[in-house]
Amino acid sequence: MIKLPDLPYDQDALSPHIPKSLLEFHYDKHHKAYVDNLNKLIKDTKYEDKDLEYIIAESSGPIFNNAAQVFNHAVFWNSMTPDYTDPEGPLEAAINKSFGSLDEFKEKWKSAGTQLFGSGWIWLVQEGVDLVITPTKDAKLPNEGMPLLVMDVWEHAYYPRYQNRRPEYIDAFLKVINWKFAAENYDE
Ligand code: MN3
Repeated sequence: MIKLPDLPYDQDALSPHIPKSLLEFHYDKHHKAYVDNLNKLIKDTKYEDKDLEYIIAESSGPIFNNAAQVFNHAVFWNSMTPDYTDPEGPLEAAINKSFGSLDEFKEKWKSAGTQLFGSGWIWLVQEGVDLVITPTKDAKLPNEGMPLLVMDVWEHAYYPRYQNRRPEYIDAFLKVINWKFAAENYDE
């Protein structure tokens, strides 16, 4: 039985960038639906008592899609914070080395998010000493490296608030991006 993880903040905590109406809908409806679907799909299968990481690694098709979406959304909630602060220390140095500056990172992130066609995710990934921006389609996770944070660019992530203006949603995400979470995942 896979559980819906708690949101790490109140549903209105990211307002006005990610308003409560958007977060509520995204978490209570979409994320919960992936959890419910997954539990139905794994009932009476070899995955029933396994943890999410195992299911993602070993499954395919609808079970993989729902399991990966459960995982990706949990990372996504943690990739945002009501208490934005710029990256510091080793993570800041890695951003400057890999992207030139924080502003250049933001431009590249926005460009990657805008250019991803259809539904998917934009990941900040550590590959060795480098940071890279990796887009993935649908429910997929990056094939290599350590994900530091992720942004949901499925239409359901922004349409109710931003309609077709995905770049505006990405600007909003960048105002609440959780660099402390990324730093926790970053291996110096
Ligand atoms: Mn979503």
